[in-house]
Amino acid sequence: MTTKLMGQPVQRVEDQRFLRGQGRYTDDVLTTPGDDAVLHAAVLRSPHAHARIVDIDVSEVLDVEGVHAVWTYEDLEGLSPAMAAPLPLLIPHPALSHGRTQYALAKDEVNYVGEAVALVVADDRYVAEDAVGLIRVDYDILPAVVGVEAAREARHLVHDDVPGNRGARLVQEVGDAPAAVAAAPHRLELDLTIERSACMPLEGRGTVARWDPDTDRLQLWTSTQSSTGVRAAVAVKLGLALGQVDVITPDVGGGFGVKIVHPWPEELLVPLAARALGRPVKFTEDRREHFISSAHERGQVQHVEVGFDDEGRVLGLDVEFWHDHGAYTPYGLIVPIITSTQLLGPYKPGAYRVAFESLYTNTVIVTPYRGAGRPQGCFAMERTMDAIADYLGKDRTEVRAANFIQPDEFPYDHQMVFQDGRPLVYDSGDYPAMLEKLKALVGWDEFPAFQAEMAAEGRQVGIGLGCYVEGTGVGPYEGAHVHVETSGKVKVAIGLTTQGQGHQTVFAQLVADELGVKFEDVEVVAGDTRRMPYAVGTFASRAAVMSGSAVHLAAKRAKEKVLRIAADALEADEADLQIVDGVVSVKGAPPDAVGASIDLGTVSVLSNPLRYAFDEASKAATQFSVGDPGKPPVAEDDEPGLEGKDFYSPDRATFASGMHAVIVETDPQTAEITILKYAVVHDCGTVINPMIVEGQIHGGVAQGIGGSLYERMAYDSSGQLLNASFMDFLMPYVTEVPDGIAIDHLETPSPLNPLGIKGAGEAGVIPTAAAFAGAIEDAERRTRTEASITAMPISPSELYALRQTPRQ
Ligand code: MCN
Repeated sequence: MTTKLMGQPVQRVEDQRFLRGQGRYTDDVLTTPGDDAVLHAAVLRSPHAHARIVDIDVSEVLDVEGVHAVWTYEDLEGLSPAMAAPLPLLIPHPALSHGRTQYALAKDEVNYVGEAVALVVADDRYVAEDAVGLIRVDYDILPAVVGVEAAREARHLVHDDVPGNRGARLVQEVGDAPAAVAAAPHRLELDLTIERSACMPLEGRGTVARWDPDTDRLQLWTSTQSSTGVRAAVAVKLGLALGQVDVITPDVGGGFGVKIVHPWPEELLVPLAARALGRPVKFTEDRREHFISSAHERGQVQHVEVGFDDEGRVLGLDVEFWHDHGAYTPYGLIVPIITSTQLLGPYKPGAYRVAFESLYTNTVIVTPYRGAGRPQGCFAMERTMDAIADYLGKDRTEVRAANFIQPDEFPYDHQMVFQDGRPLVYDSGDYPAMLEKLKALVGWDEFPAFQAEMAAEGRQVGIGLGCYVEGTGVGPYEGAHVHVETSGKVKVAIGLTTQGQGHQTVFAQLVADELGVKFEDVEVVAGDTRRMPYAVGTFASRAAVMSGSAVHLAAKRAKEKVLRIAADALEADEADLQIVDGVVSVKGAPPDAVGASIDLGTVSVLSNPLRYAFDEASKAATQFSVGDPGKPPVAEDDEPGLEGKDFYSPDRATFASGMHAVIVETDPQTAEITILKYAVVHDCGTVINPMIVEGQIHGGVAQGIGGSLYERMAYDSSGQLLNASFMDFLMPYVTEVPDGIAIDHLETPSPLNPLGIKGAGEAGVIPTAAAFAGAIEDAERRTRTEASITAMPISPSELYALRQTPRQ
């Protein structure tokens, strides 16, 4: 008997393959040597953060044996006119008064170290790299603008025509926050900084293209979070119809935001080269390139003014922040808009004003990185809550609870516009219950006794927490196609791509439940435009909500058709049928009753008027058609084939939430920071697979630990990235992540989608820095009226230096 798989910790079907080294990534595509073997591309990148290109001399390269092409910007127009224009600006916004995107190859200036300047295509990567070294570029070096402060000072400009280096300024207001702050019984101000970091998937970017001159079609394999997005960009830029481009996304070794469709210059240059040269072409990014020529995020400086009453209730919250978006704005204002609309978390201040400036610097561009603007906003809000509590001498959880939106206030309308342009309305949640669960899970009330006990032994321990709300499952749509094959197995195609989230498992769970088939009989294919040409992509924790709903609806359609055909075949009423383990039967009939059941494979055979039978004796396939020639073998109005297809498009986003607490120990001598306990309570609505959700939270917390204690982009003042390798960029390994992250779930189903799901993929990373700052501060007993830890990440040496500063 099939049991419901929704909510079960079903083992991931993907893992056997991955663990045995059988994953097939973009670089594994087209590896066979031969006459038409794949050519390899290498890119010449700018060594300067800011310079004018005076001259490029490629003459030496052309003589190198094995080189097939060398291109600079000047060559692009001749290869495809649209390539002469800058790359697309993906999410324009009216406030983005000075949006700029880069060219696939730099036109007459470079604006960050790593910007693509020329492309070489050669027999192999070695020859291509050597040839890149022979290109001579004459640069006129200009002063570089690095960091928010330099951008605001604007002594130098990144783009001559962008005054003040300011790409945008946006103010959103609910009520009169400055007046509410001024009139409040108590006021505090905080300055808070989060440094730049980056996604760092283990597989970098990669693209392979093959042009078929017989059919005029392009086949592109690329490591992306949106195969349909890449297809659209490539079609436009190469002057092709959408239908001429197939994008296939093989296994993707992590994305975390950096592989959301840009498109990357290489994703255009590689297919362009494949078409021009009539040979397949491949580009695989190396780690140094990933550091200097993909994307970063997080860099933000924030100023908070808050007014509150004796209970700690926020009467006015006035926030101003400065976002470092790097040299170009391919994603418009998406990251700072997310900060500004998600900063409020589970709270309802009396009045709220948020203003931000998005600034140009001569550094790598920004793409949304897991959490996307929310860790910064959460840091601002949660540090503010801590500061209020300390000022009033109250428990840090008490002040938060005093500000929560209450369970009976949903749907809660913040009277603001969300990042997707829709109203910012929270659909469901229960923040007081969540806080109680967290306190129990981490042992909040018992902690003071433990802290005193430790102090008696000369040890410093501290506890901190962070709360957040996250808009997930944004539209506009996602689709699914469910096909019951004549074998009885079910093939499911979803349009978005998968980077390790376990989609093949969770969507198979949903189909097995809805269609009544065995889990192992369902196979899910993702990210192949040949199978599902219309889709959006995997980002913003949207797959479970969007594709999950679409898969559920498509399976429902397939099931309806199964029942129509089976009812006809069994001469029974549809309402009397059930599907269990892939067999349709009349409810209540004895299992062996003749004519009372039919398996899904046979139903699939019946769904197609044109059938073949295999004759064992003659070993031949015979075509035959069953039934009355005038009557379709499937029900009236039905198309042949046993398929269900549907799209899901929600009214607005659904709001997941979570609360984290961490206990740390800081060494009195060395200032080393050790994690003693990490606890998470999480609400992603109805959970499809708790094991996968917990895995997602673990991964997010690991990245959050990186952003709290280790990772930063160390630029010098000339715009050189000094730590562009894993030797110097400290990513937490398994040794830095605590073993048993304690997790508890709270399920407040979303009323906005059929299964009540909310997203979970970014949850772990959002409140981590806020929780660590509070915990370290508590361990150091530096609690005071204004938060003493104001910048993240914090290293032992920075904590040591902080100890030397006088307490207020
Ligand atoms: N899930 C569930 N029940 C829910 C919600 C989610 O079982 N109520 C499951 C989903 O079915 C899915 C996983 O949890 O298998 C994450 O779901 P979701 O929140 O919908 O997020 P997405 O699948 O859209 O993944 C995107 C999200 C983002 S935005 C980043 S960044 C990120 C992340 O996922 N990048 C990742 N997790 C990652 N995990 C890996 N291994 N690699 C990445 O690059």
